[in-house]
Amino acid sequence: MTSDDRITLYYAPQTRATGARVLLEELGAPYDLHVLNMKAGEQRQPAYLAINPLGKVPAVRHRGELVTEQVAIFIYLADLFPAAGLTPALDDAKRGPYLRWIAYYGTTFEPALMDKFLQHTPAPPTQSPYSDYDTMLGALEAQLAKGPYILGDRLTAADILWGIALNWTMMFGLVPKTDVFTRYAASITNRPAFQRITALDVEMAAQHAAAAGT
Ligand SMILES: N[C@@H](CCC(=O)N[C@@H](CS)C(=O)NCC(=O)O)C(=O)O
Repeated sequence: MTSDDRITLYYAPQTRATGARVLLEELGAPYDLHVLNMKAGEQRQPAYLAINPLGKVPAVRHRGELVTEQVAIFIYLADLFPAAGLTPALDDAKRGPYLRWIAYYGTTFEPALMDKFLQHTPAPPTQSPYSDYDTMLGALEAQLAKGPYILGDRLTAADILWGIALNWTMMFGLVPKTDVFTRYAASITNRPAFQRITALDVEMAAQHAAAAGT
């Protein structure tokens, strides 16, 4: 194995990068962390902007290439380790719905969430990428209600993405704590990988705060 074959995850605790790390753990993938202290602003210093000009995590370097954007990272990593069983194969009928719900997260849920969080006046449904907030969330909830996972009986990387996202968005009061969302998020946050990384994140975040003097 050359050093290019190692997966490097650009990381900061308690961010969107946490989900990518949980996924790596669920996949049993070997990886190295490149940790950024966001409390000290390291993500916006030239060294990291040369890697990801947006100054955002997660980002993954593998085989000399960079992958950014959570949804791309989730698809990429789960496909790299098919034996872990977290991705439907290209010829699996569930591949389409799998991609649909992963893309829905990035192109539909997140824009809606940010409008809500920042109290922006939403665009009219015909111009907004997500129709309207309640319709967007209702479609997601209807899908999850079929359960136990987003594709039914089978756990996939899409559930790691959604379970963690719904956990923090419910915590911030952006998504209502309905039975469906609560049960679903718990099915991911009760898993050992999430528990392990969450505990490590608490320690790392405290170290970062101390180092940054915040
Ligand atoms: N479009 C990106 C968004 C990533 C993102 O917003 N990351 C936040 C952490 S949760 C970040 O790196 N913020 C640091 C900053 O902008 O200074 C993705 O989907 O991965």
